[in-house]
Amino acid sequence: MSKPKVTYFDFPGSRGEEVRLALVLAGVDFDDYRVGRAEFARIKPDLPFGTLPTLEVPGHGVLVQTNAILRLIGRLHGLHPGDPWEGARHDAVLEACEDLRQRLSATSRMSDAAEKKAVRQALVADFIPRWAEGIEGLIGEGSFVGGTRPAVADIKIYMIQKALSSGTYDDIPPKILDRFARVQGVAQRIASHPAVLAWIRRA
Ligand SMILES: N[C@@H](CCC(=O)N[C@@H](CS)C(=O)NCC(=O)O)C(=O)O
Repeated sequence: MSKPKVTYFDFPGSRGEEVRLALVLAGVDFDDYRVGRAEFARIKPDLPFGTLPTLEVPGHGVLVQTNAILRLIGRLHGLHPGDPWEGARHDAVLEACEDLRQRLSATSRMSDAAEKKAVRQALVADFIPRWAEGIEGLIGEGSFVGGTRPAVADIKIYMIQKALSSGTYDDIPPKILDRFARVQGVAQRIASHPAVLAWIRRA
């Protein structure tokens, strides 16, 4: 193996796509390895936390935990601040996005339809607007979290915005983030970044 290998499901979203996009923005060629359910069941016992994505880097073994992977790629390629204080602001975005993702995925695992609806309605009424206000505060006045240049934190915002606006979650209005201009702005700038467009349009 001569290049980094990302292992994830064959799905253009969530944590695995964040790692792929970080490498895409970094301009790093990588092995985009996608597993189906049967293969995942086979490899799961050997994964450090039984989850994907993983990033395997020649000479460094298998790395796990999406935000740790994103920070590593970011630090190596100018997509995460070296300054500890700026880094902490970006880290807050990464962790807040995981907070929301975990809340959303927990609802997807609920088998009781009434409970699922009630929890999602509560997210819509309170958690998601608060989350978006917090993210807007962390973005500040710039085009991206870091001001003028994209960072892995912006990829994280983009991926959550994409998931929510796609209508994936019943009872969560796809327009829920529309009134948050900074979140929208960051998401649109990542979506229209030439490297991201080339990745999405690849053969
Ligand atoms: N904290 C972990 C969570 C990883 C995670 O839950 N990944 C999901 C896919 S996005 C997964 O592997 N799900 C299958 C399973 O848990 O069996 C991370 O950020 O990488």
